[in-house]
Amino acid sequence: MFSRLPKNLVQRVMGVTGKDGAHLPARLGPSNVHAGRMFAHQDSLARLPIPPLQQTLYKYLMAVKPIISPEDYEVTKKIVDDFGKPGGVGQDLQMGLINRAKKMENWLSDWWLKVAYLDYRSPVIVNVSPGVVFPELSEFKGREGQLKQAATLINSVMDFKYLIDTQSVPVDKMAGQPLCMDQYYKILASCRIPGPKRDEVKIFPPTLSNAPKHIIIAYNNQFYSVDVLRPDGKPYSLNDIYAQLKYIVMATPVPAVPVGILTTEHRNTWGKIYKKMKKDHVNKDSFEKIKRSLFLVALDQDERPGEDASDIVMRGRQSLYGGGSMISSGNRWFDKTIQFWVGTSGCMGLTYEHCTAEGPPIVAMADQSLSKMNNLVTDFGSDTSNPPKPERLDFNISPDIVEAIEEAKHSVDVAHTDLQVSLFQFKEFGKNFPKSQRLSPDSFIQNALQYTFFKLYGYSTATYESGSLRKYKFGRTDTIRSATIESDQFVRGMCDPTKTPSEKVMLLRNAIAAHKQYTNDVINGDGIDRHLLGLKLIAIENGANVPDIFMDTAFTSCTHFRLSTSQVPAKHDLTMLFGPVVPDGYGICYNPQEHHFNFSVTAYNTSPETDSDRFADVLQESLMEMCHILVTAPPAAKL
Ligand code: COA
Ligand code: HC5
Repeated sequence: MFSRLPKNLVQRVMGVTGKDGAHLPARLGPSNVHAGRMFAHQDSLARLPIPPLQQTLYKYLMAVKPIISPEDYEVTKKIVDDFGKPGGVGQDLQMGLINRAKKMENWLSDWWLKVAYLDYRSPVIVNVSPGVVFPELSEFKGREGQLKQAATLINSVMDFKYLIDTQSVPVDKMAGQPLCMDQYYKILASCRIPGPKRDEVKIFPPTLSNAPKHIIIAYNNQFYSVDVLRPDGKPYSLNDIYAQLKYIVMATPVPAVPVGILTTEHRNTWGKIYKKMKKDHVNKDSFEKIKRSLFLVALDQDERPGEDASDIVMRGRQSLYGGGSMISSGNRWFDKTIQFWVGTSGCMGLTYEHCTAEGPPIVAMADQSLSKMNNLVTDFGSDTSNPPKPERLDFNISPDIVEAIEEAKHSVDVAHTDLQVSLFQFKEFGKNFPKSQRLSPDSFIQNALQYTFFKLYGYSTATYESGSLRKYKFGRTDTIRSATIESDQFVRGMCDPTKTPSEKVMLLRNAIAAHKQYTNDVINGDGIDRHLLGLKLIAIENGANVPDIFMDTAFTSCTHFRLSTSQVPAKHDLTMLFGPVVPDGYGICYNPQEHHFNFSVTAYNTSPETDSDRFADVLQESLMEMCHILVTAPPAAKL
């Protein structure tokens, strides 16, 4: 049944040996699925290329030009020329990288997992794990509504798991080309494990003979293991799941000690505590259950006196970090890849730990769940197969752990106070408008972000946009550097009263074309950031000095991304958010729909430089101004 499953990958990345023969629930009829097609292209996906060294160095100079001074540029140019010259250190490193690529299916993916995620020591909340706010489903209100909503959600995620297990998820495509589907195998039954110096990730694939059959329910800070698959591999009914959830709520009248809040800690801190706690077998067993579970669903109490639970910012905060220690940050296990939360107000969302996958597979799961929930089943029937009672997960907590929990609560609340969150829907137009102008909507939005930043600060800044490398086997992302020479000319032109509307339109179209070109380069493996990272890492691996090009202030400036941005399209009206990556930066995520855009902007209050509400306001003005000049400017005179 799993003959097409990329076992070598499962074994290599997961560190576990998969066995065929797991029982699959026969719930969707064969007409609904295309069994086996998910990996039809997997073996023919191209390998991630290594761009020519001179090409990357040239593009690097072009990328730093708009964001550093002309004097600094001259210094950098000399350093870059030295690095790339015949016999220069760059040539050796390039050879090293080419040799590495010959031996591996993807020369970057293992490095990337470590450098971007497992070695990164800041807390996963805000810094790493994105949040997703779901549209409100007003049918599900109050405790009963919450439990029905959660049961339906669980049921529909299990449908998605079935698609994954039967390799039936429709193949994702970009510009008609199939993308690597490997990440879908890593989002369920996976968990990040903290370490005192470096984290690990564990994945329990459906091919294991003892593949997980349970999920975790969090309620009142207490975790329960709930079986969602019967011993024969078939799913428990909606009615069974609903009954399990009711049992949990009844059995947990008062909040438990919020052990889960420890997962919000700095990774070294949590890693040390975890190691210590694991010595106790009760703790170890509970950790094990959480680690192996398919996913987690947190039943939150989101209605509070004097507050509007449906307020989008509140839901954003709840999705990103649980909303604070007084709200739901203790009702979470942030190491778990997928954590949904369901409130009593009809609101819901999810947080996901990023190391195993990019946004699109998570959003595909969310989209599927919402489609099912929109076809609401209110009568859950009386069908029951008497599932085992939910198993309460206990922890033995020594006084120093109690202290650590108090410290973690404090840190979360500091993070809460420090984070400014602005979420809004731009309703004036959506993708339809740029398309009608024969412009790429994504490049249009990215240039609106450039224009906004320039209006606020008077210069262009290093900008990160996620560009997919999933055209390549096991590909993750590279950086689309949206601050280009052309975008800089555009934003300056827009602010120049001597420029005519037609000239501004020309600059805008030029900037959009440059962004689209950069995007195409990135998705075709000709980006510069991952290549430069590879050259740096190969130098480090060889025990060589870190080359000057990486010690130069221009490198620091161009990797200090004051704008960290990402487009994550979804079928439903989801709003996604993440934190800034530098103290004086903005985190900006958007979900473009045909007639509107959902945006999030985050910033830190501790930075006197940034203000997410102000950025959000100016961004809306920028979009309108750009639309206005495109619609009203007379066509430029032909030369
Ligand atoms: N004229 C008319 N229509 C155009 C156009 C033009 N010049 N250029 C693009 N369009 C259309 C496209 O055909 C597409 O149509 P659709 O809505 O029917 O699908 C739509 O506009 C969107 O295209 P565009 O805005 O150019 O963006 P994209 O879909 O090519 O996406 C990226 C661009 C960078 C977001 C994408 O390449 C990518 O890498 N995505 C992954 C990002 C990611 O992984 N994020 C999460 C990280 S965790
Ligand atoms: C559900 C929204 C997910 C968006 C997450 C995202 O874009 O993550 C980026 C991953 C990458 O490798 O580019 C990182 N970023 C948040 C810093 C942009």
